[in-house]
Amino acid sequence: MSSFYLTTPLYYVNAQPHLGHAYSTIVADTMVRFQRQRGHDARFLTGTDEHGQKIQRAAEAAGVSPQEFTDRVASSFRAEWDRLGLQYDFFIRTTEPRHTAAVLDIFERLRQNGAIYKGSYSGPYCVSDELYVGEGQPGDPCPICGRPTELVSEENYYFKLSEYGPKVREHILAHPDFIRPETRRNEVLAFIESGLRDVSISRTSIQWGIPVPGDEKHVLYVWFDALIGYLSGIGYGSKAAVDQQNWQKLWPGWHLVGKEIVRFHCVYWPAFLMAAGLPLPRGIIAHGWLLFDQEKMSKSLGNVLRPEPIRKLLGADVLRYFLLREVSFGQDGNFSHAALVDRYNSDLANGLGNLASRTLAMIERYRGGLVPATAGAGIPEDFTKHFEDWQFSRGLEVVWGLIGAMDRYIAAEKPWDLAKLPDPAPLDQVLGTAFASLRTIAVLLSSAMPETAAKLWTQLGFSGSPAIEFSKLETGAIPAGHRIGKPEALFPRLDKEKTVEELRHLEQTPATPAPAPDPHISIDDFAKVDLRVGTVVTAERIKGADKLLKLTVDIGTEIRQILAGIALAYDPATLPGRKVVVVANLAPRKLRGLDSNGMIVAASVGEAGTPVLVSVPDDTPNGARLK
Ligand code: ME8
Repeated sequence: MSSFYLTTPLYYVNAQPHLGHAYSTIVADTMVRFQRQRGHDARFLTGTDEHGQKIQRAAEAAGVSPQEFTDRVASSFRAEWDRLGLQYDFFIRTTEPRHTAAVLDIFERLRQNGAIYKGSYSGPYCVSDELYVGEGQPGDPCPICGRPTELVSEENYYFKLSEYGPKVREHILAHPDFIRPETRRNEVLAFIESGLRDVSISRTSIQWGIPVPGDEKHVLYVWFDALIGYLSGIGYGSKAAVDQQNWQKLWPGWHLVGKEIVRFHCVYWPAFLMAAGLPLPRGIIAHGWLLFDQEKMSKSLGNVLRPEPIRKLLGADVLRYFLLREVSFGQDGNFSHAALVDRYNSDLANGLGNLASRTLAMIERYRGGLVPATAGAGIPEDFTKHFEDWQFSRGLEVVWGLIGAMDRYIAAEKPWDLAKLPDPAPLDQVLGTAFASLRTIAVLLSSAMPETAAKLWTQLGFSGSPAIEFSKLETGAIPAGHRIGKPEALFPRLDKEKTVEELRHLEQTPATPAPAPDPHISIDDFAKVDLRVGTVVTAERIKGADKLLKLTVDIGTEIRQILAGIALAYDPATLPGRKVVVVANLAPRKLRGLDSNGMIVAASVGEAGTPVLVSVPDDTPNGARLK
């Protein structure tokens, strides 16, 4: 059995999961389920991209630490995919230690292979896309998102993209299927041919990231970090034999990506892998954007819709069907509630649901629920071809073609008249054919609409799952005496206006009602903060960190090492012997590779936030609690 490993991008946790994210995850889930039916050992990775300035700022805006913030949003992504029944095999968060291990391993390989050097950059930078913009002035629009760029000046580690770019180009030319669709392939080739500069893969302006070993004031560029998630999530970087085997079995895999991140996946990523001496991906498949009111659905535009209201009211499969059918894969597609309900009524209620219920009702009425013996209907080749080709809409058209053909067949054969004939054969023929088609339809739909396929399967009287391998179905005749299950409406017709209204209403209702903001905290909340008096014992500067001082502080019970951001305001020589107030129960953390175990309390003064140490009289004993 050959393996098929597919990834979605790792979603930025600056936004809650929305329909645009659901689209790519649903596509991946469908493809993986389909590949299993093709007989492959198919696996699916998704995850969250949690480092970088964008996330750091989002956490600041939410008033929580980046770790707390990313924990919260990453779990809401997982929960969303779980509710939608999306069966990922691997979920990687870029803040996990196993990911750091993989990133450092690859960084080291690149360093050893001479693909990395130190250089400096001063110029425009887009925070939103975490992108250095080579040309132009700070303030110019970002070439990707159009937001104004900011000035950054930094000394950085550079990756020799100029050296690897031409090799990536050769690979693309030698592998016509490496980038799909064709338009994206041409775009990437043109980008490489325009001449590639080396890219910076570290930042000093950001703290929230993986520090460069031995040079901790640098953190690794978020894209360098995140792309490696495709490997760390399947075991790369782990010493355990089972992990090693796992990634070696699955890699190289396929990447499904949105069209705006093609460059990172088709140029940078293959170049990093080449320089690290690792195999390149099998291919990169780019999809278009899901639009709402003809604009890309995105947090920054404020036009995002959540998957939850649709799932709650209509079920996950209705959303899956709509997205896979309505969007012509590779192109942008528009979402609207009205179009969703229209498709539901025409294709699901009147189409599939109606064919199933009338066929089963006739088998019940005319044959007491026993299916006449019939040859199995095979898998239409063009369905397989379209799904293999990521053309889900066309594949589903094949299924709905079959549904339409069956409807016409039943209308032409008039089983209700055949039932009056003394010879049972003509009616058996019609009922058997319609039944066999429904069985094939359940098998075909089990990747795109797994819940519906399973329900239909049960109604047809089968046990187990319809997600069977295609090769096993083709010979499957249905023997006489097979009894159908209990028919139930799969898709009751909807009142369009009412449903659209209800969906919009649900969209306005927040997922979890936000608690009413109360500016007060309770005394218990305050008591959680363990504030202690202490005396500074030693104070020194930290090499390479302008703002930080390394202090040791006697807090009565012990002497703590604490890093404090007060170096610009205080000369370390003046600090020993000085009384300070310490947050003693702050979770320990590492700054610039050094442990910090607590926090010194200071007033923050003026626009620049100059720190002014809080003082207590000199005779206050160390360890005294402030309450
Ligand atoms: O790009 N329609 O994360 P991201 C279709 N962290 N797809 C959409 C969409 C929409 N309206 N909005 C977003 C990142 N997406 C990086 C990836 S991978 C190592 C790092 C898709 O959360 C988008 O095209 O901004 C992209 O493929 C994915 O969601 C993640 O976007």
